Amino acid sequence: MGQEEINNSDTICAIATAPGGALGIIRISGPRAFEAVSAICALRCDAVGANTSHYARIIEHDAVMLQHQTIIDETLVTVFRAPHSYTGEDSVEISCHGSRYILNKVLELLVQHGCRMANPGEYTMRAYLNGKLDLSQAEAVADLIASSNQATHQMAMSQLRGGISSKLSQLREQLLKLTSLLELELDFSDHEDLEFADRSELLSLAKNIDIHIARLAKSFETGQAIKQGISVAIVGKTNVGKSTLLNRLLKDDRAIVSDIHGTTRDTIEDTIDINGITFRFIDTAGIRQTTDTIEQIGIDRTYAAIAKARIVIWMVDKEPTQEELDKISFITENKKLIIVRNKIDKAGNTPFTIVKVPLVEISAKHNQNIDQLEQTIYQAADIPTLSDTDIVVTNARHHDALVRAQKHLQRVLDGLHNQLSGDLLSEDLRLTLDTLAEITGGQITPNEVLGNIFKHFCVGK
Ligand SMILES: Nc1nc2c(ncn2[C@@H]2O[C@H](COP(=O)(O)OP(=O)(O)OP(=O)(O)O)[C@@H](O)[C@H]2O)c(=O)[nH]1
Ligand SMILES: [Mg+2]
Repeated sequence: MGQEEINNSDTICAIATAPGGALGIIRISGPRAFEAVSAICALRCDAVGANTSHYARIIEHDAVMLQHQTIIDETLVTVFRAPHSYTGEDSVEISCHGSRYILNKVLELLVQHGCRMANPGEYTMRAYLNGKLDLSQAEAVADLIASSNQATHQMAMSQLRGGISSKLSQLREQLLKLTSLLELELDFSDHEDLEFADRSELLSLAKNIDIHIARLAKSFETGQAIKQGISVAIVGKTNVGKSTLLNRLLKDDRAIVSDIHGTTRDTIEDTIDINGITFRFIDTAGIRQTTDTIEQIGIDRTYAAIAKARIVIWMVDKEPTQEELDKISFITENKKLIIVRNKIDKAGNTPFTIVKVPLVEISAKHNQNIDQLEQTIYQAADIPTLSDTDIVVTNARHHDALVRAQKHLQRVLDGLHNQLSGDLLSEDLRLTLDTLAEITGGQITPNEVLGNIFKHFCVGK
């Protein structure tokens, strides 16, 4: 959606439902919504009560012989009157039968009667522009539609209900208090003894705000992990049963399993949910010395997968070699490591101890202790249990604004430490406020920025 294409005086229409269902909903919004719908069915939208539903036949009139008409569908038409609609404008929703032909025909008729096809996210953008939602809530709508498990749903719902907005308005109040205290200090600047008392109060107030912004910014890590799925690389030497484990976790024959060493050549990824959180498992090529060029490329990819993963499962079988065990230490610091000893159904058992790393003994092939492994993986992810009131930042734009706000606030803190005068600090305070306001949209008006945010939505929302 480019800058010039945003025209809010148009009446827009789109299919709001995914194809293939028994019903299909068409949404119409804008100043001529009632007129356009009334032109294609016998319902006088402007004469019916607000927020009421009505049975109506959609009718196409022959362009030449007007008395010739074709019934396109029998539908339910719901009329929403401004400002009590999703967009804040006059809006209509037509529930048709879910046929592609019917839906496209109805759209075609609406366009003939003055509507235009909506751009992605245009309804939600209008809702924002009409003050029905702030920008972070509008963005939560897209997240809500995309949510695929309990955790992503909960985060989107909390944001939609204004979680981050109310947290930010608390911070805003604190920043305004700081600003007014600074002004007060300026007014009394000739009383030298007063200044020091005020400064310590100012400093503790600023520090407190900083802690809260930092906490929000930090929550983005969790937010990202939950939104994108937590990556778990399954690595180890060849033939230990990595692909068997992947298949077991996915409950699907996703990867080829064989007793030939070096079966897996490329990384294979898929996701499962554990306790409502998505984990992305990556099966990798077994690590061994090889002269095979293709296999070596696969092994290089294994190292790349380790580097990207948050959790690494290092798999050994019943008889791990010392060399294998020594390799464990090369896995870098920031990784959560889990050692999995596979094939416990087989005889033989080389004892080994590994300090401070969870060890889970399983049989991937015979489905032993897989639940226990899943719970160990879940614990390793270290996801804080989210309550309804927890605010988790999931949006990169919000995170970016928080980080920039923190930098401005840091300058305020430095200035307070260095006894800079209030007028020098107030500019950075104002920047902190403005930057935080970007998140809910207070400072954003350019169409370009809005277009960029809403273009990732689906059409019809
Ligand atoms: N007895 C027993 N055999 C297993 C178990 N898990 C896997 N295997 C067997 O071990 C062999 C290797 O399994 P894969 O899953 O292909 O091993 P991999 O680690 O992916 O091997 P590469 O892809 O070559 O690195 C197969 O014959 C599996 O059937 C287990 O728990 N017990
Ligand atoms: Mg394999």
